[in-house]
Amino acid sequence: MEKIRKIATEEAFSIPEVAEALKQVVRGPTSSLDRLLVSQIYDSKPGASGYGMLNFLERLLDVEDHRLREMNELGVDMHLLSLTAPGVQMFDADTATDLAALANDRLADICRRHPTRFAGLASFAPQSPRRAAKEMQRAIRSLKLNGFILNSHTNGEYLDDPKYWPILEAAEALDACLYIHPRAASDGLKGPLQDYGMDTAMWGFGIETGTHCVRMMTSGLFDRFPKLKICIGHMGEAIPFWLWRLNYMNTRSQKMGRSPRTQLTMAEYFQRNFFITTSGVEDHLALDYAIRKLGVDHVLWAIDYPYQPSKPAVDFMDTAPLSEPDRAKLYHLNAERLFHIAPL
Ligand code: 1WB
Ligand code: MN
Repeated sequence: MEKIRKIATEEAFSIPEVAEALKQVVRGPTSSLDRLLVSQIYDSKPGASGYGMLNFLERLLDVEDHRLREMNELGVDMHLLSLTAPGVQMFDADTATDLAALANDRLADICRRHPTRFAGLASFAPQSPRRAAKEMQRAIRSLKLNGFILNSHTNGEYLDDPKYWPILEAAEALDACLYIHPRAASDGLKGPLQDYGMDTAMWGFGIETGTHCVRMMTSGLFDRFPKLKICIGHMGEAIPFWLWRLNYMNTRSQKMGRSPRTQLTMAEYFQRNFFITTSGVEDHLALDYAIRKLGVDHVLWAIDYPYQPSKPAVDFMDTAPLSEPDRAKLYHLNAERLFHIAPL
């Protein structure tokens, strides 16, 4: 079998300055549900239980050493890197703006050193939408990064809020995809998600991010930004499975005057404006469903490094019951097109 290029599209990294700022922010006063995991990842004592046990921080801060060796061992050609959740979204606007620019500079350096091994999604500070739009332009035009990362809500607010239109305008005008990655649920949503470890990847992340996307679709935002491209991980944060009911009930709700009128249906927006990745969902049945629901051009492969192990993610895609042309779409062709990654 000919070797197939493998581009993993939701791969996390960090830089020491952001790691330090996260440690400080969770030592201070914050009601954010992210505090639980952030303090365990960035501020845990040796021997403590919880996320500290998994040594994520060490692997987030490493790109060119252990990570690259593991990529070589497994035949993973490229990581599309993004500053890990919650990104800069827990910081004040000035700190967030500065740290996003710093992270983008470092990311661009890595991509320049290894142009076939790393590509990158740029960060920006939604706390200051106009400065964010400027940084987004710099990230694409000067730094040649490949798209954007946003970690769901910012201070409890979502992208349907018109204050964020400069960000959406910039993404659309630059033809750069915006990856909406999870973080813990906003204060308004967090209530019953705080117990039993439900705050993170087990459940809360998907509820938060799925809700974010449904707000965007039902608000009618995609009539204003019809060419905006959104990517979400985790096999679509459960939206593909909900899509029929979302579509049916939104149509009814529009007729009742409870939802804004939209030019297209929710299913049409999801199938037109959204792309999903397989990050952290290694289930062939879910993959088959997602492909049939969205079309094979809208599904991309991801590992979710370092939060998920790489080998099972590769095995999952190698053994997926797909035609070889479709496997190539998931493994690299869709990523090359969506994120403007040069074909080999
Ligand atoms: C986990 C996953 C934790 C992600 C994270 O903390 C992030 C987890 C920032 O596996 O619990 C992620 O990026 O998918
Ligand atoms: Mn992730």
